[in-house]
Amino acid sequence: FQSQSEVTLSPVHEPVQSSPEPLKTGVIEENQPYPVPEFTPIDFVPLNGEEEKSFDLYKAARTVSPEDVFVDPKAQPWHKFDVKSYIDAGRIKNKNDAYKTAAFNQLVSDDVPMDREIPDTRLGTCNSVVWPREGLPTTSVIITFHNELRSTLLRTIISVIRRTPSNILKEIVLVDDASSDPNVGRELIKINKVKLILNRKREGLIRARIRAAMIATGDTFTFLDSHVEVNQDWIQPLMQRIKENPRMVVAPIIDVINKDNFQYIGADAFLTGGVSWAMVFRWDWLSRHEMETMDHTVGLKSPTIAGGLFSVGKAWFHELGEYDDQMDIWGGENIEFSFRVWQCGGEMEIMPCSRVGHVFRDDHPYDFGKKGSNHVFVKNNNRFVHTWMDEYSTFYYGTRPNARSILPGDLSVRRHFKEKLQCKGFDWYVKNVYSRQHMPERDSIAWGHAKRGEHCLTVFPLKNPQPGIYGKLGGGNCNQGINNPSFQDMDKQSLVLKKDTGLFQQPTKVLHDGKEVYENKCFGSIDKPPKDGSKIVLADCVDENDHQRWVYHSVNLKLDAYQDLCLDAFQMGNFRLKKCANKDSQQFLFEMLNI
Ligand code: LR7
Ligand code: MN
Repeated sequence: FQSQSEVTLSPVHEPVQSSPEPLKTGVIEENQPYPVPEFTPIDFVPLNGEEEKSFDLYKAARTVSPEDVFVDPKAQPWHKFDVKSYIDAGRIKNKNDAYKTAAFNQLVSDDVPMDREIPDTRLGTCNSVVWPREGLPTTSVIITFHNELRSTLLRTIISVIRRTPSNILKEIVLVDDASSDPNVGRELIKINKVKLILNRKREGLIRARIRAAMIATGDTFTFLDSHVEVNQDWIQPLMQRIKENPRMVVAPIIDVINKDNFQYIGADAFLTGGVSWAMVFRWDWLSRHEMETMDHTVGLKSPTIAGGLFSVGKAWFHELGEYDDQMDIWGGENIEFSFRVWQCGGEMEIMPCSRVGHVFRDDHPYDFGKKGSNHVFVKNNNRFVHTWMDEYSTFYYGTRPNARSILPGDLSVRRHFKEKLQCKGFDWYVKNVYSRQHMPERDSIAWGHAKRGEHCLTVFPLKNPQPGIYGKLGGGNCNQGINNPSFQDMDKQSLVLKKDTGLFQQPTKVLHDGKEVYENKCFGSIDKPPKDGSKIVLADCVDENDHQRWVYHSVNLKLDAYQDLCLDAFQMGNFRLKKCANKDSQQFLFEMLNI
């Protein structure tokens, strides 16, 4: 037990809270002393009180007391684990509580076998390739959880043990993030290779993962959510890619486990990770050409990752500074990590031959603290927007004007890593990594889609086409605006209002010498001069443009030279100029404002 003291990196900063049933001290495996994490504090000279506090938090988040780590020297192979007692201890009596703990169907989950077979969802030549089991890096699978169902958690662990070659699977590090029943995690150390860190106080998944990384010993770390099932040969493509390039961060394709009936469904393979200007993760479709030429056995460059399921080299993860320990509970760390990896000299790929199913749900079944979930997401996002996005933060705040009211807090530790690794700027990232992203125009007042009630301003074709006129303006169901992955093809709703010229425009596909190109066309009154009742059409922009020059007055769109005429949602597919009045049909809200 002498080795215990070496585990504590520095004094534990937080008092250990007493729980009603005090848990025993962690057990150290005989013959295998508890590993001392390779932790070198960053070279950091605090300048003021805030920075000093940040550095203390940085250290505290990376300090794991041996009292909080549990392993069982008498652990057994998984098939000796008493599954029935483990699951029965958590069964619900009342059917109405099926979704209460986890927001997915516990009644079904508890009866789905822990070692069930799932369909092999890989495409292309993935299942005819012989994936080598030797000569690959080892991995520590890291799973953090807060009030996870016993059955989904155990199925995750058993699927990992069954479908990962044992020479690659170094260990499974669980982090119980202060779940209300500590036995859910505690009982699992009876299974070989499972270690448990107990968070005595809720840290959120981001700090929970940092803690796991401090004690994990594999050559690589593989993070998983606590409700997944890994598929056939899932780990080899990931490990092989990291072996080829130690700065590569790799993710599987994330299949879907239905939250109601637990069916396992293959997900689309033709997607890469993206992000909206609101900094919400999204999937972007590949182009038709990319789909047709795709080789599933090769990594697919991905600007971002979903966050829950990925592998990264241990050394690279530490060199990068793990995660931002001042991000709470949930959200944003995946986008932050993606920007950091790319901007600081790494790469990210999805390996389509690696498949892992995840139970998707609609809500978070857990608590976000007194300020609520929105405050937590926005603060987490603001932290990385300020660290990584440079002047592109305008686009974020344009989409999320309210985000300005929440301060990101001290960022000195994160900026330290940015300097130390000599990371590139966001401009480089958007041009070289995420060229698929749509760029709002900078010299504009407003852009994106414009909403009128439930509907969005939309261009419709004319019944009788006229030369130089490309459509009329009306209202239609909203697509996702700027955040739509295939924005270029669905541009019937993407609008720009120019700052100086007052032109209200849309990029429109036109034929030029037989080639399709985008040109800005202008909205204006069909009548010259405009009058009450004039139709609004999309036409070539002209110099004599009294009928095309607009101003945006609070929520009204008016013609600059005719201040008593306002755009009016006259009929659904047929907007007109009408006398300005304080009514709903004249109020338009843009997706982004340049404020
Ligand atoms: O306080 C908490 N402590 C935790 O340990 C809250 C959550 N958690 C655990 C939780 O038990 C789960 O295992 O953290 C994991 C993720 O939380 P979920 O499953 O409630 O959320 P999610 O599936 O929406 O999470 C996605 O986004 C998160 C943003 O912070 C993380 O990056 C998750 O890892 C990520 N999950 C995936 O990417 C899975 C695929 C989803 C897609 C696309
Ligand atoms: Mn999840």
